[in-house]
Amino acid sequence: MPTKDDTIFEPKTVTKPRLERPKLYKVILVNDDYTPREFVVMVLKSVFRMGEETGYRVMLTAHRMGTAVVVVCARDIAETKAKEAVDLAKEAGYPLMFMTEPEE
Ligand code: TYC
Repeated sequence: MPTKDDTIFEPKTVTKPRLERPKLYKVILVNDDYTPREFVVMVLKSVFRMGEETGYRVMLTAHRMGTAVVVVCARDIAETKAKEAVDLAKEAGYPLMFMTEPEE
């Protein structure tokens, strides 16, 4: 039999451990027939901080395969960077496209 001093404290609520991480998003470069290769590389260098070689390789992958993954990051960063890149292209009069999509 519990006495006065054997009080057992139990938590009122049981909190479920939250193990899910926020989803990551891919920024995808899309090929087109009009944007000059050098312009694509310039955008990859200025918006995504790529070096010349990496920028050229990513541009060539999109040119050959149709698309190329540029970066995987948090959703708001992916969307901001994709918009910045598309805006640069629009200003220059090119149809260059960047898309974002959640990683599987
Ligand atoms: N295909 C373009 C050309 O031949 C170059 C290009 C590459 C454009 C990649 C877009 O995502 C792109 N001028």
